[in-house]
Amino acid sequence: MSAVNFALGALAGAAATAVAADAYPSMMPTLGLNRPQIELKYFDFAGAAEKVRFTLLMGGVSFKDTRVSFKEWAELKPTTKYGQLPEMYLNGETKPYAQSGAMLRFAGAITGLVPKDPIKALSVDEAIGLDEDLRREMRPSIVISYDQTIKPKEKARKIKELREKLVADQIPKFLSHFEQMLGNSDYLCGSSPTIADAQFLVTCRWLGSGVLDHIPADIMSKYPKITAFRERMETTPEIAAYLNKPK
Ligand SMILES: N[C@@H](CCC(=O)N[C@@H](CS)C(=O)NCC(=O)O)C(=O)O
Repeated sequence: MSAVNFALGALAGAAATAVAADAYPSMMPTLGLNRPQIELKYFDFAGAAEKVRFTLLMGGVSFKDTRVSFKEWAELKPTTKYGQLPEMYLNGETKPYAQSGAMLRFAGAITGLVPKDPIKALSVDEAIGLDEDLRREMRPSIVISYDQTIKPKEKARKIKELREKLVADQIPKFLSHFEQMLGNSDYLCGSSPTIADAQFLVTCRWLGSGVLDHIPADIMSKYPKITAFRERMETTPEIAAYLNKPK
């Protein structure tokens, strides 16, 4: 097991077993779906699964939030579909579904958090793409922190250099785009939440967590709309209950 495989997913996040209210939108029957039983299997941190968890929580869909320890992972890895998590299981079947982006869209479809209107859905995917671009910019400074071939002093210097550049250039560039996208709306794509908000909330919590050296925890404070957005999302009853659940 390589530490770098966790690097991009090792984001700040609450660990909790979430059981949301059992309220599916009316579109479920039109999709030909009975209420699926969902198990989402991932590590005990936010990482790639948190956007899916947030979406299911916001949509009031119950799911089994299985957390795998690093100790368990060595044994579990060879049994997984692609050697990675998250995996999703539906209706107690043994067949797993992989790829968090696919799970996000599935969760969005069953909760109504992906707009049915293709043009509105286009905007949602645009926001998701922008979030992914921001994360791509962060990647080199995360990956290097797990590189065992670089001497600690040189590594620390390189990480500082990369992160200071991110704080000066790329992060403000992307946050300004998101600030503008929010405009006078409560959410990234209008007056109601979507999967893009679930995904961007994870990024806001990560960047503002203070866990990344040289990225100040108050990096969002210059962006009042993003700050208000984060507050709005985190105080949504289902999300608040999840985030505040004692470990
Ligand atoms: N594209 C995949 C990436 C999944 C992924 O990178 N999973 C990492 C954790 S975030 C993992 O399972 N690492 C453990 C390993 O590779 O051994 C997704 O979005 O689901």
